[in-house]
Amino acid sequence: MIYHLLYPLHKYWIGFNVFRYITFRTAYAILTALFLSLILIPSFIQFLINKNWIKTEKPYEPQTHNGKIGTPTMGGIPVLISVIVTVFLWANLQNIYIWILVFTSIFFGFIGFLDDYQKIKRGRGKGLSAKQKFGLQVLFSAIIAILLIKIAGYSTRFYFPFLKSFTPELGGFYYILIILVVVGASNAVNLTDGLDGLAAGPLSISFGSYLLLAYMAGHFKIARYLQIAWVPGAGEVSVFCGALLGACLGFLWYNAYPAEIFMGDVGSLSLGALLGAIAVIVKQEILLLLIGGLFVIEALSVILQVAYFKMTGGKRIFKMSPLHHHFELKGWSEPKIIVRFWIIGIILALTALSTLKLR
Ligand code: 57M
Repeated sequence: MIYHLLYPLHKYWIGFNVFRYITFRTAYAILTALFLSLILIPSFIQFLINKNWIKTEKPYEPQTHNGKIGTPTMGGIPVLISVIVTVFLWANLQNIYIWILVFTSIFFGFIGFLDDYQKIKRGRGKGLSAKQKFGLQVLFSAIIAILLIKIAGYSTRFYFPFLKSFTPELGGFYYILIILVVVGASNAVNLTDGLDGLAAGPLSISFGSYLLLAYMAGHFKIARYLQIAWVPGAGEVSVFCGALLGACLGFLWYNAYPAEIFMGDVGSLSLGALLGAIAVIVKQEILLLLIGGLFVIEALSVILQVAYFKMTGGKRIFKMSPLHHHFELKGWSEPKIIVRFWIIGIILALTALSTLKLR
């Protein structure tokens, strides 16, 4: 809104020209979302406690989690509100990618809310069935794929890191790729969100990384110099990434150990899907495996554990999956696991960004 209201005034005073710059609006998107989440969450915590929308006892959980019973969940709601209000304030609302990301937030936030609400009403962690959740995720990501390819004119050429000129035309297969990336990222973040700040920290690192990648993908000269895909209009996604970064940091202020609030599936599913959708829009899907490497490792630990468990009739690779529970059962303290995972997340993100010049 601010962009549309104030930028046109540059005809009367050159100072308003500043609202044209994505860098300026991204910086203020970070600060606005941070401020909004910091002031919204405390009163939301009180609202959740009054509604009794809190963590209930769950079967088969490390003992250390018993002390968490009663912690309010669904903190993803004020996070999404902060993001969307910030985007409406600072983004160019004529940019189709902004609207596709707003729809992604609402679609996957809706799935997460349904799951969280069911868990609260039924107790003992019984939310939507895996089939219901997966079915809705595939449906909504298919809609996102259609909006991207059919409405936004998104190119279905696939780009690989390091390879300069090998950009195969995937055609209709890109729909499947988009669904895989969005649904995969959504579930990987959901699985990771099992310790205080364990999802919000790496999400902040990931959105910060994609803030830079979106700016570069949308900037013709930079994209050509780095030989990455030039995606006209992708630069505006930096503003959305800034809002996500600010809101996640504001949430982390209260979700840091010992957490006063959990984000809930309404947060983890939507933020994960947004990470996947942003990676698709800026054509850096493979780099997501590195930037979101922590989420990949956590999801892989579950896949390997379940597969091995079934193949061997009950044996386990890890003491418990996802991986963070394995370290809990090894006796690592929760803060130690969290901070070490953050450090790994930062290393992975820096490694990913360093590949941009290795061409
Ligand atoms: C998402 N949810 C947390 C909170 C958060 C197939 C199987 C791998 C599925 C998986 C599963 O159920 N995952 C659900 C993880 C839960 O967090 C809530 O859920 C939201 C995110 N989705 O926002 O609302 C608990 O995590 C703790 N927590 C914190 N701080 C936070 O900031 O301490 C969360 C956020 C919260 C709280 O205790 O209640 C969760 O862990 O359920 N299942 C699992 O992950 C289970 N693993 C498992 O069964 N492993 C098996 C194999 C055979 C699959 C094994 O390894 O033997 C774990 N889930 C539970 N307990 N509940 C095991 C331990």
